[in-house]
Amino acid sequence: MMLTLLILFVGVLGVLAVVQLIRVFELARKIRGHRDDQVTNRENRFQSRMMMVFLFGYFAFFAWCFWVTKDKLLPESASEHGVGLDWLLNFNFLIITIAFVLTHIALFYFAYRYSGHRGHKAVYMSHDNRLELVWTIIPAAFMAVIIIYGLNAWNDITADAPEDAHQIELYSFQFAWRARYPGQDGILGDANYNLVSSTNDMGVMTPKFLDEKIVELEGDIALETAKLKPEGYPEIDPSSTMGKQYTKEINRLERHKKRIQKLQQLEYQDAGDDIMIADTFHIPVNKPVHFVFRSRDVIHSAYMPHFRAQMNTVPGTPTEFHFKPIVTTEEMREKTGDEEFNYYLYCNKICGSSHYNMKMIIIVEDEASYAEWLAEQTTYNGEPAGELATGFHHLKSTPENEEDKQEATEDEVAQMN
Ligand SMILES: [Cu+2]
Repeated sequence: MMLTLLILFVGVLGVLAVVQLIRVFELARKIRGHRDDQVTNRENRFQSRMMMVFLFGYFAFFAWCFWVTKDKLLPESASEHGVGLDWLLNFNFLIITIAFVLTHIALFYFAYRYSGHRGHKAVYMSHDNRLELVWTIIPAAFMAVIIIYGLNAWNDITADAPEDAHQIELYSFQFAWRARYPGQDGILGDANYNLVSSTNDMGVMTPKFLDEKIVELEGDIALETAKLKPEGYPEIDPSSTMGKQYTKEINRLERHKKRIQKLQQLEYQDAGDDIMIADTFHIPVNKPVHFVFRSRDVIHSAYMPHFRAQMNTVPGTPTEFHFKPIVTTEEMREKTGDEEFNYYLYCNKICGSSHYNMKMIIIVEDEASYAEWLAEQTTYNGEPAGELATGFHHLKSTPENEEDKQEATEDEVAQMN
C-alpha cells in the first residue's frame, strides 16, 4: 500500500517536472526573440526528415504485425470451393497491400520532398481533370475485377446442390448440435417443434414419438389437475390466485396435446428410418454434401472453418449450404503432422452461456468407410441402419419428388373412398 502511494507520488512529481521543463524551454525561446507564429527552416527540415523516419517505422511495424499473426489466418482449405475463395481473398490482400504501400510512400515522401521553407510559395491548383480521371478510373477498374471475381465465386457456392449430394441435417439448440441422416428412403423425415422432448432432441415425427408425447402431456395434465385437489386439504378454488395459475397451466398443456393430435392426422414423412448423431459425424470425401440447418431456440451459426462454410441457423426457417470436401481427416493429419487433428463444426453466434462449448467433430473419409460407418448406426426405430448404405445416392428430395408424393397421396385418398 505504502509502496503504491510512493510510486504514485513519484509519478505525479515526474509529470510536474516535465511541465516545468517545457515552460523553461518556451521562455528561453522567447528571450532569444523567437516568435510563436513563425516556423524556422531548421524546424521544417527536422519535421520533414521525421516524416521519412515515420514511414519506415510504420512499414516495419506492419511487417512485424503480419509476422507475429501469420499463423492466426484460416487453416488450409479442405473443400473444393474453399480453394477458389482463398484465391479471391489473397488477390484482395495483394491489391490492398500494393495500394497501401504506394499511397503511403507517396504521402510521406511528398511531405518530405516539398516541406516548406522561407521565401518559397506553394503552387495554387484548384482543379485537374486528368488527375481526377486517373485516381477514379484505376481504382474503379480494380474494384470491377474484384466484384466480378467475387460474384462468380458467390454464384458457384450458392448454386443448387447437385442431385447426387449426400443430404445431412444439422440441428442447433442451446447448447449442442445434432446431425441427422436420411434413412433408406433417402428423404429426411418431417419434424415439428411441438414434439421436442427429452427422448426426441430434434422433434422428429414418427408414430411412436407422437404417441409418447401424448402420454407425456396426459401425465403432466394429471399432475397439474391433482394440484387442485391436494390430499388431506380442502379443494383449491379455481378462481383463487393459485387456482388460476394451475388452470392456466392445464389449459396450456391441453392446447399442446391438441396440436399433437392434429399432427397425428396429417400426412407426414415418417422419420423412423432416419439416423441421429450426437457427437462425431462423418462425411464422404470428393462427394458433394448438402447441409440443411434448423434451430430450436435462438439464431446459431454453423461454422466449419476448414471447409470455408458458415451459415446462420434460424428458428422456423431452414437454411442450406453445400460443399465438397477434398481432404480426408487422415490426409490432413499427415499434412499438418498433428496426430490429433480434427475438423470441427462450431457455433459462431454468441448464443448464451455455454456457446463456447457448442461443437461437433467432423470426420472426412473415403466413401466406402463412410458407408460402413453409416451402416453401423441405429435408426430412430431402433433398427440397425445396415442396408441403407446402398441407398444414399439420391438423397435430395426434389420438387418433382414432392409432386409425386402429392399425387400418390391423392390417389391413395381416392382409393380409400
Ligand atoms: Cu450457438
